[in-house]
Amino acid sequence: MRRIDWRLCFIADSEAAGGREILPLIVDAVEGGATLVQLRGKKWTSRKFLELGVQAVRFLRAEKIPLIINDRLDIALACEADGVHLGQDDLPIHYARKLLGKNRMIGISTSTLEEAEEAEKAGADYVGAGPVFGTLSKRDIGPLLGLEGLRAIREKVKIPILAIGGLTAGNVGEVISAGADGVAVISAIAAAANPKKAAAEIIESIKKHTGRGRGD
Ligand code: TZP
Repeated sequence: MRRIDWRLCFIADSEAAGGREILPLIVDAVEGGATLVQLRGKKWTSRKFLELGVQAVRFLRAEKIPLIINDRLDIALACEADGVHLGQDDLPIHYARKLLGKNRMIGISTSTLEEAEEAEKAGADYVGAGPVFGTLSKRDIGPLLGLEGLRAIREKVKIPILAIGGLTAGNVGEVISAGADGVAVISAIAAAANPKKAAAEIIESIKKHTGRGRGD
């Protein structure tokens, strides 16, 4: 698998976009410095999701930015995305891997150390770990993972970790210092007055804690 820059994953989420078009948001996030994009649309029809996936792949491939599809392995395959992101109630990794093969990524949402270890053991390429902080972008969240929980996962898990939940330019440094390889962000970019500037501020903040920029 090619080398992935995990630092800033923009999750282009249908609901958080609040009526804004998804593709221009993705373009803004990437121009601002997002290094990875996940497309997430709990309410899109299959047709709509596929159309967006095809358009996003077309744009992101030219930018050399990987696209991950949330939950819908069929859409990921159909639009030839770079991977799929699965929750604890979605397809188990073993079956997802059978369908997806080894050349595409599988990411798993985890909210405990046990889930993260399990995901690694089952062959996940990365884990999303959170919610680190409070968030309004996901309903029915359990207890917060917090920085301590994130550190505990970092100590045991070797695959890349994307911290998620309530992350902004103001606090991404804390999760990078706690051992995350990158952050996954919805509202700090999607709901910002200027999404490109918001993404740029987040990546700047991350760079201060890692000392590198995209392509450096
Ligand atoms: N999983 C854990 S928290 C979360 C998801 C999908 C939502 C993150 O959204 P935000 O707006 O970046 O806090």
